[in-house]
Amino acid sequence: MTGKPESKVEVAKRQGRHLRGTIAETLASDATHFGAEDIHLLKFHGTYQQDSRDERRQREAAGEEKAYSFMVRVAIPAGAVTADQYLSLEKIADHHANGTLRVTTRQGFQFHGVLKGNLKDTIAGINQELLTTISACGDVQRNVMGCSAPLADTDHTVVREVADALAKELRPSSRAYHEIWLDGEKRVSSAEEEPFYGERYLPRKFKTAVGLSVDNCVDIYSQDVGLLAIVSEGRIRGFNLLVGGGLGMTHNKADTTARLAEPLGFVSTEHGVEAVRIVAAIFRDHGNRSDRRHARLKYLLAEWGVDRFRDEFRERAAFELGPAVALPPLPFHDHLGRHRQPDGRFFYGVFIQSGRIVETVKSALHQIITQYRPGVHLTGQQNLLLTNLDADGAAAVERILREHQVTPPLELSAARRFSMACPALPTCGLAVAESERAIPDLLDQFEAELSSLGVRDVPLTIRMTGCPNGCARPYTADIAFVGRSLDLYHIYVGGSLAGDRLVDLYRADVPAGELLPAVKPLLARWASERFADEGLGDFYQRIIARPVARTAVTGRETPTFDLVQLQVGR
Ligand code: SRM
Ligand code: SF4
Repeated sequence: MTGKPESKVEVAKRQGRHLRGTIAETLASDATHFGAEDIHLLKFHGTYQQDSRDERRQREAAGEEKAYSFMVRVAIPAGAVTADQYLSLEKIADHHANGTLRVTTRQGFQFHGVLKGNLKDTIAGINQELLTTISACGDVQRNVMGCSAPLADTDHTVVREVADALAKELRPSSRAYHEIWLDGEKRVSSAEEEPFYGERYLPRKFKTAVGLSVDNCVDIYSQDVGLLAIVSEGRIRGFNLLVGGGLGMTHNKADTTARLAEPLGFVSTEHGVEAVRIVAAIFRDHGNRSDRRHARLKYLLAEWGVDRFRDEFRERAAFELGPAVALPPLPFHDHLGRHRQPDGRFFYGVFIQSGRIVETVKSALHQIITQYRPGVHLTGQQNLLLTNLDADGAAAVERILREHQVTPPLELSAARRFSMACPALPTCGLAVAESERAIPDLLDQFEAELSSLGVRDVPLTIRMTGCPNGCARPYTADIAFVGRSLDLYHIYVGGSLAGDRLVDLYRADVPAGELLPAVKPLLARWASERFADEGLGDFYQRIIARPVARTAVTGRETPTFDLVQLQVGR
């Protein structure tokens, strides 16, 4: 509560009659697009109105309206779908969207290029497959992440169950979704429609994940709330409850920052879902509703401090919040290639460049999934795992990938294998620079350089985004390229595979063509001076960043220096 007037989005939510607005009317009309208020509400239904950024100028000059289309996002707790569901989504992409499916950094699927006339059929089609787009976007709990790999050493079913339970617990209950997209019976809106969220929902998006102390593939420290399962002897003993992470920031606004989540305490497995619900309720009641730049939970944590937040939590909880379990840096696995499942069968992780399922990888996946009917699990690194394969099926996956000219993941350079990029241009309305379309060339350049330095296969995370919002989680990577304006990027370095350290600004305003040259000296020093198994981010922190203070967040070392001293090699 700030005492300042509520933001425009708050007004739209309050007046929207629990997510209805005039969406149904506009949908039924000839209009090519929706009006401002409905655009805010549409997000809660899982869709964004976009326009082709490539065509904007030309259309404007010709006096034509923008080329409107819609992005539709499917929320899939812990990223698991069946073969049938995958094949149906593929069909929807072909019939109603631009023919691609995109695995998101939060284990969802996105469609791009859906025209307004196809929007209802797209969303209804997704629901027919028992999947949903509700709360994939908007000021609610977003897709719940969870490790999706059926590995032998951990009870992964618990992760799936908790992710599913969390998704159900905090899903909006307004009937508007059914009325608009599924032709459900119309109801007069009433306050009881949203017993948890109320008429204004949350102050901002709210991101949650169920992680594992043996594998941080969900980047748990970047979440608003993380349930970090403490695994010992293959069993989950309860959760460290982490709060207040978030990566989005705005260039030149020093009061917007990326922040890592910090431990609030330990909760038993049975209280995990309720613990997240309590944090969401504190956010609902105390988050900033006037300035959306400061509306994320991380700013409330920064303002209150963790002790006050813990007191508030304890007041609301009917169960014990114990002290958080001290943990070493979390291991990280991308789960690519072939692995044995606990039941003796296999899963195979396929690399998807920037998550975009298109062309050769799309046809290879279509053949594999049609023929072998595996489970399909999406990862938080924009990749896809094919599960429940017998030995023949696992071997066939690799053969079919090759037949379609798709390089099996373990033959890729580490830089490519661990890379991520957000969609940016031409669909994202907030992009100021290229990302998904630029990263393939950039990776080619990096591969050549890293090969010549003899470190082609050493794990290295390179992430790229078209603006500072952080959709490909650049601020926990070894190296990140973050769009500043067209063809200009900030370069950040110094994160880690464990995801428990934020990057530092390394070079500002570097032209697109000079990104590799700008980090070449650092790569060369890393290649020749690093300890065995030392990642680039770790090396940078040890050798180049100034020494250092221990953080309360992770117990690991993070630098405390100003930017000027970071202009390495300038
Ligand atoms: Fe994101 C906004 C894409 C994960 C931080 N994000 C957007 C929008 C919807 C642009 C918009 O508001 O108009 C992008 C749609 C582009 C397009 O054309 O599809 C977009 N975000 C994505 C996806 C698809 C990137 C990807 O490469 O997969 C990810 C969808 C995940 C999902 O399935 O739900 C995606 N976004 C993230 C993440 C990473 C994460 O959650 O693990 C972050 C950083 C973590 C965080 O939230 O702090 C992220 N997206 C943002 C922000 C900044 C939020 C902030 O509080 O500062 C925005 C802008 C906003 O909300 O105003 C944003
Ligand atoms: Fe768009 Fe920026 Fe997110 Fe990239 S990081 S998808 S450019 S909002």
